[in-house]
Amino acid sequence: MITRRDFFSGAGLAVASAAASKAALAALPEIVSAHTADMQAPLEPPNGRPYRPVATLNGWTLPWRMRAGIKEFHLVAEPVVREIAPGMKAHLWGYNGQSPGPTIEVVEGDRVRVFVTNRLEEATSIHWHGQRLPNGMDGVAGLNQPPIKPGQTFVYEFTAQRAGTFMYHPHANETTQMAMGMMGFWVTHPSDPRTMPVDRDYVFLLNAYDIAPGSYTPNVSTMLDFNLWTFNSRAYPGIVPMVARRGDRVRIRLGNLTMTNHPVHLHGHEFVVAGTDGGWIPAAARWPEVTMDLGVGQMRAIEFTAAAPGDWAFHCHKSHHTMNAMGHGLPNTSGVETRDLADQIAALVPNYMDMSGPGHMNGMGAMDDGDMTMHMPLPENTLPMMGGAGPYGSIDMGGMFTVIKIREGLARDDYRDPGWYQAPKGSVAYRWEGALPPEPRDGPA
Ligand SMILES: [Cu+2]
Repeated sequence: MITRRDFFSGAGLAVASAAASKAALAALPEIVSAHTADMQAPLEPPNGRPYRPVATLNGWTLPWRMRAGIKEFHLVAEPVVREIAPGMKAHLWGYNGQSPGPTIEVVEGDRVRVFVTNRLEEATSIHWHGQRLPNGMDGVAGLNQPPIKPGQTFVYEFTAQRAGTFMYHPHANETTQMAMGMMGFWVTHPSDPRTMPVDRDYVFLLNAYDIAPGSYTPNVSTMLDFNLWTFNSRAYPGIVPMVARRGDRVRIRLGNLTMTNHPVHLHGHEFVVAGTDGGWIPAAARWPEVTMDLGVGQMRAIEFTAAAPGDWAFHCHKSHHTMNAMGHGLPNTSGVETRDLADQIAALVPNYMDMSGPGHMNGMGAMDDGDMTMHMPLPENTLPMMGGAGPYGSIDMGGMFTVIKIREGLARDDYRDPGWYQAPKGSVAYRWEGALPPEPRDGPA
């Protein structure tokens, strides 16, 4: 993780050198790019009206410049290399060096001007999902504006009228462009920073890719059977934990730009659904959940009090969405004696490993020895189906999974990974040492 000092010293970011004519660039805000998937510290607003900034999971907030009272941002649509998790990189399209693009944060009532430069080899546009704005600023290419052709820069300008949770994405060839990773988060903070304060405000998008093992570019014609289910274009164990001090009020804002719904589940705590794409929900109308289904194209803000110290799982509850690069449509060989078949396949396929049957490693978690190193070789540029290293062994999870780490006494702005939870003695599930129950019967069931 990068500290705020590093953030402002530019450790994670790079400002494009003004190799091009200074005069030509004079009217445009400088281009700020990120060259890492590490999470950057929340960006305290250096000017404009005050607010408590959000923390973008494995992401960052785009700096702006104030010009005659208008907040000016510069987004660059371009090819990027995104590390999905250590061991795998994807060739995606994104904004300002990464996918997703940087989070944009403004304040209710702000006049906002966004310059969008297209460095792709095809036309694009940006739609500002959920915003109240003039029709000509809504970004549907062909309907509201001409497409932004390669090399062109367009200007969007509107007033952020409503506080809330938003996202941006192309509305030109969007099936391809969103499958390639073009999307970003937008937060409009309330004009009064005392409104609904929280201690930690995390934001991220849910996205999905179909990248065959050994390749780098997503298959953009895939409709449902994706093999990488990601939070902000990162798959577990590449997703940073969400850290909170015990007693903190925590908000998590999520947007779903995949092709299916995601029932997002928090362990050990109840949360309330506090906001939707349409705005904040009045306190009396918020409802409690431990799993919230996030539909396609929807955004939700959930809130809870970090009451219990520990390492609490937070994940999509579709079990295939907490797996990396897996095949589907396979027969179930659990309980089948496959040794003879395995020998025949091994004669044809070098390094083939049978994963079922007695005498073999059972379960896919056994494929990972706990440090991302497989017992069998992986193809180039892919991830094990599951397998983060945990304090008690391999964690049989991948994809849309991360950990909320709640600790006593953290500093207010400390987002660093505190390591694994040290459970008090006597508070962890333990092995029974007494007499075991009788075997139910001899032989296989
Ligand atoms: Cu899911």
